[in-house]
Amino acid sequence: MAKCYIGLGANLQQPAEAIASALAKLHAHSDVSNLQCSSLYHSKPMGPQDQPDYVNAVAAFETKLEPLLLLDLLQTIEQEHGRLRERYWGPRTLDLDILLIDNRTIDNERLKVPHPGIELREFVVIPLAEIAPELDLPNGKSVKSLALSIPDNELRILAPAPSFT
Ligand code: PH2
Ligand code: MG
Ligand code: MG
Repeated sequence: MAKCYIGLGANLQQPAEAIASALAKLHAHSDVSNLQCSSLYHSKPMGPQDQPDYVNAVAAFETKLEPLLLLDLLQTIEQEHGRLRERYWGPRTLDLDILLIDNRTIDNERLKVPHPGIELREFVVIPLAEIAPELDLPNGKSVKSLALSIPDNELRILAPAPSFT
């Protein structure tokens, strides 16, 4: 079993609903257990500014899926939400990014773990610190210290953490 952290983001149509629906699909999946999620956050777009604000969250779960099969699963869920890849860092109906898989480092064409953007993104670091305050990244940095030093970009809580029972 591997413990995985994923980032969820959406900024088109009904973003909070897209995230809730992605979480429900993960929860229902037979290879996903002990799903937890942070609060849902409202965030300013990183990258092109001519796009709507985002809803972001970070979720954690355990899985026996190998990393590329997990990536396939997440991409399938993105597709089920009508995911289109229009432009780099542009608007999306649903984005599911693998952030961490145990303490592993993976670097291949399809997948880089840890996600290279983790430390720079308030909308990842703060929700990650909410659900995993004691976690260290594979490079040794603590999530807590990253959360204290990340520049403020007006991230705010939109809705409480969804619970799964
Ligand atoms: N995702 C992007 C580009 N910009 N901005 C915010 N606030 N949240 C995101 O999830 C996000 C973004 C590309 O994946
Ligand atoms: Mg992304
Ligand atoms: Mg992505």
